[in-house]
Amino acid sequence: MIGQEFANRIEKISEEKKTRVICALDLVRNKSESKDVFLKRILKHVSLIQDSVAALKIGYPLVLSIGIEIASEIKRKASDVPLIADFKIADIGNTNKLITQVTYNAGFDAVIAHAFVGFDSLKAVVDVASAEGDKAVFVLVNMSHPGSLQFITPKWIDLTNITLKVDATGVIAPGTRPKEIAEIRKMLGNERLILSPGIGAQGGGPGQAILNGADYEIIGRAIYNAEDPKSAARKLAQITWEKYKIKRGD
Ligand code: BMP
Repeated sequence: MIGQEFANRIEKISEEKKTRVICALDLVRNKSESKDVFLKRILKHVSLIQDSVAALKIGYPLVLSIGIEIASEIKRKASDVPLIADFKIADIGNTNKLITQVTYNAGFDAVIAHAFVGFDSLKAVVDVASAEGDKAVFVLVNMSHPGSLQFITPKWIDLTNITLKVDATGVIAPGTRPKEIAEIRKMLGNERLILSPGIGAQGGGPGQAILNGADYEIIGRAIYNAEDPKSAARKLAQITWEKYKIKRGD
């Protein structure tokens, strides 16, 4: 499996911090806000939640607001927190390869890619992960929003098969529909990771994805839009950790 080192690292961090939360940092720069002020706001947010998260997920909203250098800025402040790049990579093999190289070079530890583009495109991503020294690759095999039911969800078995074929680190699966996570877990086996978004703002109950087979819950707005992000993150860390312990049989 590609990204075993990442899987071990995130597991160790989550044990230390007692959390199964990955925070989605979908913050955007206000029109009147300078890049410097925005950067300070992001770094302050990271320092508030850092003790309660196993990793951070960064995607288009933040990177388009401030640039891909945000990865190294965050690493300087919070060197222990793995960074997952959510660019939902979905292109021809060569373009996928280039996007993945740039992303890892910027300091990200993991990327998220779509499987619907097919085996060769996804393999191009995994090949870069391997060439870069065992970086991680997560594959979208099902999504949390209602529109997923149109095209993606009906194909989850095929998409999971491709994930297994390229030997990816794990998958993204919908925290809004935990029963579907349980199905994916059955097919995937226990080695690979399942990261589940859709908790809180999209209606998924905290801890439910974990109980149904997910390893980590990806949570954005319920943390960064909370009145007190630090205590929201701690509370979600506690809930996910309790459910994780129940699942583990502690
Ligand atoms: P929030 O908790 O604010 O709904 O954020 C969820 C995050 O997970 C967002 O960054 C979103 O783009 C991402 N995501 C998702 O919600 N559902 C998916 O199926 C896949 C995702 O990457």
